[in-house]
Amino acid sequence: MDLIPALHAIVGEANVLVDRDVVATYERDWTGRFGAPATCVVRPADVDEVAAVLRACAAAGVPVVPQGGNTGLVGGGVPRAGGEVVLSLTRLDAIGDVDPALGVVEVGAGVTLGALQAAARAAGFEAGIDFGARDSCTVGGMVACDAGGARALRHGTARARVAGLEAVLADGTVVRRMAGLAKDNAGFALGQLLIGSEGTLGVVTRVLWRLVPRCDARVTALVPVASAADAAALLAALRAHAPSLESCEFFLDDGLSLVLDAQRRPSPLAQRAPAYVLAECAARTDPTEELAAALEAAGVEDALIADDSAGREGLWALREGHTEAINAAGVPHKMDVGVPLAQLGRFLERAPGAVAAAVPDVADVRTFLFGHLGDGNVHVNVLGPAPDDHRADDAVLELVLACGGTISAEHGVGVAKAGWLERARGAGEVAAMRAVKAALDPAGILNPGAVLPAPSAPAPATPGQPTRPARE
Ligand code: 2HG
Ligand code: ZN
Repeated sequence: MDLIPALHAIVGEANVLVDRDVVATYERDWTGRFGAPATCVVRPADVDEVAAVLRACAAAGVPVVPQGGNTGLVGGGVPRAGGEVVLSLTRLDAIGDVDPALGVVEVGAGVTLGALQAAARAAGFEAGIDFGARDSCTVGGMVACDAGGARALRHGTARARVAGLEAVLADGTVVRRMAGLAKDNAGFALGQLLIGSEGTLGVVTRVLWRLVPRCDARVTALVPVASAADAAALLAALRAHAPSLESCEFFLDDGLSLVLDAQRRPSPLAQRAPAYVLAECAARTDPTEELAAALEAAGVEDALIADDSAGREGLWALREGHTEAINAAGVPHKMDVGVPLAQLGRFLERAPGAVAAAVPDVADVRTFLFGHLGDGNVHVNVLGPAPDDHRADDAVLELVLACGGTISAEHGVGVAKAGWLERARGAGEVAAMRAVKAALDPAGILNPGAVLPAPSAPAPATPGQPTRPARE
C-alpha cells in the first residue's frame, strides 16, 4: 500500500496534511535557518495511532521527524533531507488530574508548557520549569530534548521532572512506565535513555510530570554589573544568602539596547552597565529580605526590585525578549553552550572576537550573549553570516571546548551541532550512542541526521588541528 493511503486509514484523511501552504509551517524551524520539504504532516490522536504511523512509515522506508510545538532552535524537529514525514504530536493534548499525594500529573506529549503550568497552579503546584516559548512548546519536545529554562537552577532540567514516561519505538513497540514509583530498579531505565535523545530513539507520547510546590511569593531583581567576575560573585552571594533563589540570568548591554528598541520602551535603569543579572527568589513567604541580604552581601547598591507581577514581568521581558528581538533583526546562528563558571569570563570576553575573526569578510557581524548564569549556560546568537555559513558557529564551539564546556546545554544537538558531537563527546561515546541507535532503530527511520552525525562524516579533528565538521 502507498504511504499516504496507509496514513489515511490510520488517522483519517483530515489528519494527513499535504496542502503545500499548510505543510510549509511544519517544514521550517523557528529560526528560519533549518528545514526541507516534507512528504506530509501526520497528526495522530493517541499512542496507538502513533505506533501504527511508525509501522507504516517503516514499511514504506520513509523517515519520520517527530515534532511538537516547532519551537526548537537546532533543526531537530523539521525535515532536513527532504521527503520525511513530519509526525506532529500536538493532538495528544490530554491533561489528567493532579495526584496531590504523589505530586504528579499525567500529560500528553502535545500539552503546551503553558497549559501544564496552569493545571499545576490550579492544584497548588508548579510545573518546575519555565522558558519563553511556554505557550507553544510541548511536553514531548521538552522531554525529548531535555529542555532547561530559567528555573533549572533550582528544579533541574526536564529530566528531573519525569516521574514516568510512555513512548513508541521505531518498530511501533510501545514502552510504558507510568506508575510513578519512587523506587523502581527492575531492569534498564528506558525512559531515561529516551530523555534528551531528540526523537532519534523513540517518540514520547505521554509523561507523568513531577510537580513542585507552588511558591506565590516572588521577588525579582535586575542588577547592573561591571564584569562576568562581578556576576559570578553576585551568584555566589545569592546562593549563600537566598535559599529561595530560583533563577539567575544574565544579558549584556548591546542585547538590552536591541530588546528595548524592539519593545519600543525606554530603559528602566537610570545607569547603563556592561552586563545585567536578573535574579528571582520564590517562596511560600515573602523572600524580599533574603534577596536584599544577598544583594547587600555582594555589595550591590543599585538594583531594580519588583515584587508585583506587572513589575516582574517587565523585568523578565528584558531577558526573554532577546530571542524575538534578535530574530526580528535577521536569521540568527544560535549556539547554546555551557561553560564552567570559572571559565565564563574568559568565554564571554573571547566569543565576539572569535566570531569576528572567523568571518572577516562578513560586514556587520553582531554577537549577542545572554542566558542562564546560574547554569553556566550561554546563548550565543550571531547575526550577519549567511544561514549556511558555519564558520562563526565553529569558532564558538571550538572556544567552548577549549573552555572545558559543552556544545549543547539545553536546546539539544539537532542538526546544527551533529557534526561536532564526536569532537565534544569523543569517538568511544559516539560509537556507544550509535550502537544504541542501531539496536532500537536498525532501519534509521527515526529523525535521521539529528544528534548523530551521518556515518560518512570525516574523522574528528584532533585538538589543535581544527577542521570544519561535516554537516547534514
Ligand atoms: C532562552 O533562554 C531560550 O531565552 C532561547 O533558551 C535562547 O534564543 C536563544 O538563543
Ligand atoms: Zn535558554
